[in-house]
Amino acid sequence: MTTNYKPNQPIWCAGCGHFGVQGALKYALKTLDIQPHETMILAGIGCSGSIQNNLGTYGYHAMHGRVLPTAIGTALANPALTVIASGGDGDGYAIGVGHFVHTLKRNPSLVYIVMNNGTYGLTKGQDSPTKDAPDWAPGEDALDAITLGLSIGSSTFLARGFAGAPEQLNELTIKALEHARSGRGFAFLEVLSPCVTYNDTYPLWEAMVHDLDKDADYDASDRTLAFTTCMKLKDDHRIPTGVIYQGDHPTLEKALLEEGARPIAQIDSDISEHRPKLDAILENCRV
Ligand SMILES: Cc1ncc(C[n+]2csc(CCOP(=O)(O)OP(=O)(O)O)c2C)c(N)n1
Ligand code: SF4
Ligand SMILES: [Mg+2]
Repeated sequence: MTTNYKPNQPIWCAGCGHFGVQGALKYALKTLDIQPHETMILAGIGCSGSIQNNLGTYGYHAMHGRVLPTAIGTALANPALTVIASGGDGDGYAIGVGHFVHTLKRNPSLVYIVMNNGTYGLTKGQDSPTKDAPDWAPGEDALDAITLGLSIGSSTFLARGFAGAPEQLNELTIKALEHARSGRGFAFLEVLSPCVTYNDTYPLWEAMVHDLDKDADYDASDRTLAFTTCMKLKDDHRIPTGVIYQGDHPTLEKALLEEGARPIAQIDSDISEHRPKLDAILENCRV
């Protein structure tokens, strides 16, 4: 089978960071030779969510903020699939933040890519949880998903990329896919992905990013070091990028799926016994 990740026509504004995220994802899937029929991309609601429409893999558009529970169900039902959840900072850190925290706790083997632009792009530029000091609440601190992830002891992969640094983003996307596909657990990749129309942070973030991948003294397996480094950089008004933490912890699928048992997707289901009831329901729905 040939690999075909040819996109439909994206509907994003010219210059939107989400193009960079999609480019890196396509690059990583091709580099690792993961075929479209082996891949499921799920997305939340937002400009970011349309990434799922643009790639020729299996896809699912979840309700706003609900992409992670659906992705976990997919990964448990068919562990042979490469499951990639995606969405915006509004989707993942506002309405969906509870699912995010519990997914970090449970450590299922799937990738989650959050496109952080500090705004709700699709609904025309309201402040998101990552907007520092919004106009209506100047004292409010921005949510930092990486340090939030570090505070949860069962998190296993926390990374941040920048749409303005495509080579690093390609590598981080590959590493996230490898982490989840090797059964090590939840690979969380936040991408600083500016919204050029409502919150153009390209120049600001270009000046603020600090690439930890290039720091020979940094050890991404040391959670305490990761924490102190992130906090120090925050005090200096810098944003850490790179693989910020990678470690090991038992996964959700190990806890839930019986050793050697066939996953749901491989079990032949016989619904003939239920057929009359199903037909009756469908008959009721006919007008
Ligand atoms: C339950 C529900 N509440 C609110 C909305 C309205 N809504 C649609 S997209 C969105 C936020 C989009 O922001 P984000 O997730 O950051 O994605 P972006 O457009 O910035 O990529 C909101 C609040 C919705 N669709 N469903
Ligand atoms: S409104 Fe912003 S987030 Fe949405 S497509 Fe345009 S630049 Fe991208
Ligand atoms: Mg957003």
